[in-house]
Amino acid sequence: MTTKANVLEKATAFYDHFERKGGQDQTTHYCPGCGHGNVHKLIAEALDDLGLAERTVFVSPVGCSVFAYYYFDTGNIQAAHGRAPAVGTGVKRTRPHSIVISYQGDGDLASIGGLEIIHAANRGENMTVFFINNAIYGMTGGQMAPTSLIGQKTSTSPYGRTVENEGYPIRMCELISTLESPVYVERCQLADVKGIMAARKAVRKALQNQADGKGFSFVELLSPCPTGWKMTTHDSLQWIKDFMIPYFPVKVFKDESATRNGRIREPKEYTDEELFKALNLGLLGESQPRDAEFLKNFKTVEMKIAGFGGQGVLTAGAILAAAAMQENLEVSWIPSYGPEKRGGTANCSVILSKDSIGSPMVVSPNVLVVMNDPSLDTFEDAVVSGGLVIVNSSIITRKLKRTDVDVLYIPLSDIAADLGLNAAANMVLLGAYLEYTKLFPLDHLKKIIPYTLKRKTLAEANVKAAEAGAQWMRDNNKR
Ligand SMILES: Cc1ncc(C[n+]2csc(CCOP(=O)(O)OP(=O)(O)O)c2C)c(N)n1
Ligand code: SF4
Repeated sequence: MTTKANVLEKATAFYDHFERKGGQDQTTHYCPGCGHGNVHKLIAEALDDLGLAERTVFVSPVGCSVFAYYYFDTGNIQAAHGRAPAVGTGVKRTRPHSIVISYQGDGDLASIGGLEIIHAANRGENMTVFFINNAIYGMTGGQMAPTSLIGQKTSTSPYGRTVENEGYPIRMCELISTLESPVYVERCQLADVKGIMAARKAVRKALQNQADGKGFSFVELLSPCPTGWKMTTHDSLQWIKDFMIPYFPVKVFKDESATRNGRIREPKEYTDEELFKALNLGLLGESQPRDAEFLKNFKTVEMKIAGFGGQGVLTAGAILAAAAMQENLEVSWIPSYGPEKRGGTANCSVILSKDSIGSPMVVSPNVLVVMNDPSLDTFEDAVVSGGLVIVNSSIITRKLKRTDVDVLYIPLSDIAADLGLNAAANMVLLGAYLEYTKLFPLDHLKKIIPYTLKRKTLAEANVKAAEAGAQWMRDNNKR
């Protein structure tokens, strides 16, 4: 008689080798006895068995599981601390048929990301959250987490957590299950085989719910951290049973999986017409498609325009972006201003590109416009070598320290004032900039200006200011 061997194989949702710095590609980076490894295994096996790995996007958090992307042969994104549910929301909304896993520790989910998770749950995002509650910040060396127990000694509660000083440990399942939207909320434990088998079921249900379009599923796993707790593996498992489970009851808090109708929310596709109408751009049909030659030579503009509130730096950026959009360029514009209501500092980042723009932030501009002294002081060093700096010499009296950039000193405010348009230095700037760079004809900008100003009566004056800027450039910058 022959008996069939029971061969246990690594789930195919794991990579064959976990290639990372320092070798050891057969093992994980987790400490011996850590619960993360168990949960990874439960997830990978579930993805295999449910046939979901190919369309899964695993969002790793900040914490010990920051490197989850070394292990899962799925789509992977590493989110900023606490932001996995927001990143997951973005993925899910744009790729509704993907399976999004937000995998988070208790520091990540219940502390810095406390509101992210509540709102993702409240919106009923069709995603699955695995919440690894090990009652401590493991990665950073054992600081107190929102879930650390009363009396628990951590590096930031060396005498033990007290209610008076740190409040009660937060029970996330209890909080989240008060919300209407979540479909399934369960807490499991990883302290013994029975608990792990229950967790296995919960992991599967939470993923299946998502595949069926049933909404937000949340599985908390009470998980050992022998290193952070300074215990043996054996004692850690006992500690979960003796101390964690009494405070964090292991149970199903909410389960509407059987009664909810599944629904995959497809993103709404807007026609250009609808978009332009909704954004009040009013420009449809007036775009100026640029020829292949222009696009071939076009170098991405990463511009920072900075000054004080009231100088129109944000408006200048928005108008330039709107005009460039009409040239069929990809554009982004993002404002940044201080807390002051009026007169504080303000700047905006503008990107003009022939390709899709990844991030709208401009950290190292290749064009910097500075309208006042503090802006020059703040951003001068950030400009890339060989970049262009435009200085409003009506206000800024000093010269640039940098010698590796091109600089134009233009009396923007004076030119505007000479026209009786004190507030239009920003338009003078745009006119001068277009004349200098020949990015596109001034006439195109002039067409846009009336659309972009709230007070249409000012359109003519602003057009004049732009013309004056261009004229100044022709008169003063004979290249
Ligand atoms: C914005 C930000 N703040 C703080 C940190 C430092 N930091 C890294 S991991 C971590 C806590 C992680 O704890 P937890 O979420 O419980 O995960 P664990 O390591 O226990 O799995 C902190 C505070 C960071 N990386 N980013
Ligand atoms: S510190 Fe804790 S959570 Fe981090 S890998 Fe080690 S045991 Fe796991």
